[in-house]
Amino acid sequence: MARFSLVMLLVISIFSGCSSDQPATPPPPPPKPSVPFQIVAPSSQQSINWGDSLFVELGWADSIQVDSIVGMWDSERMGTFSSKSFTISAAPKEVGLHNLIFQVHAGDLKGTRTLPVVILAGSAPQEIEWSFVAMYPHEKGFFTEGLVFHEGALYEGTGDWGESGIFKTDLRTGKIIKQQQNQGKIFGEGISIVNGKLIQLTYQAMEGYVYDLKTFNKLQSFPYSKPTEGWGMTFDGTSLIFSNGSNRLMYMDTASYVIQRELQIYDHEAPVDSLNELEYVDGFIYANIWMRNEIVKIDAQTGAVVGTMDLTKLVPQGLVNHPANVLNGIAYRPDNGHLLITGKRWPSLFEISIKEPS
Ligand SMILES: [Ca+2]
Repeated sequence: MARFSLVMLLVISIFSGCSSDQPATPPPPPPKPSVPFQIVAPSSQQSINWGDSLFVELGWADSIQVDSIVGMWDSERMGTFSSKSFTISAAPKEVGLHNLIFQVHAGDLKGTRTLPVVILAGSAPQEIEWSFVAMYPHEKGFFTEGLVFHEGALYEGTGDWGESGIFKTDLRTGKIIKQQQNQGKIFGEGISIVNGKLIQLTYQAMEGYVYDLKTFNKLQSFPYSKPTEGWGMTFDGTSLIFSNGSNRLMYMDTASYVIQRELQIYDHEAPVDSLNELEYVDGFIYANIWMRNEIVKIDAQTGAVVGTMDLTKLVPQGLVNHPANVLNGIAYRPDNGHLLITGKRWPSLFEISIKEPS
């Protein structure tokens, strides 16, 4: 027992000796005092139209000698200011919810304040005039979710449970040339064609599929890189762009299928929600608004809605105000510049010509 006690004593003394030899962890340095100030104007969540002048007023104690003020939209520097009040141009690269950030420098001290503001489109969308060109038969069983015209053929992605698939059809006759049905509990959504492959989104399965365009054989599945539904899709020549029923468009890499950024869509008054089937044409994205006979034209650089088209005249008889079988399907014909338009379970598909505002 005496020996055990001696051993224990040695062990304790060794450990206590070790701990006493350890350099003490230095206490954290006191936080560097920051410059106290507040943003008096604008107010939080204030909405302003893109390009308008925005009055800014900052407040700080008279005893503080401020050297400079740096203003930023999110991480992008907008300019340097020297007084408590000034005006800036509400012109970040894109419309939508942004962080307006000011850094106040006084000596070697700095203070930072962040204010969320909403940048709306700079002007109201223009009414886009269009004219009827032709009507073609459309398989009325197709619950249209994706529509693409590629090298003379029409490609369509269909949805609804148990009825989803991808189809290649003859535009003039509506006849199915090739098809691939989705297996299991899959609700198909938007489609795009990229480099000999057809990509198909799913509504809630959180995955997409890649098919060989010629054979329709499935080449791979990919998981969505963030939790979201999939709705409409298009391809701008660089990225896949898809909607999810909100006012945001996801930009997805064509090799990794990783979602790399989001574009917020606003008109001059509010966010534009329920974006559905999409079609990219020359710097603009045409988007069906779910449950409305309206297609909006979005500036793909800024996210601003610049035009709107009322297509009520195309809605087939019997489907006016239908709760499900709504307008949804836009495909661009690069050979003549026309748009092909259809809807869910519509018996017809229409070719229209749009008149660009002068
Ligand atoms: Ca389309």
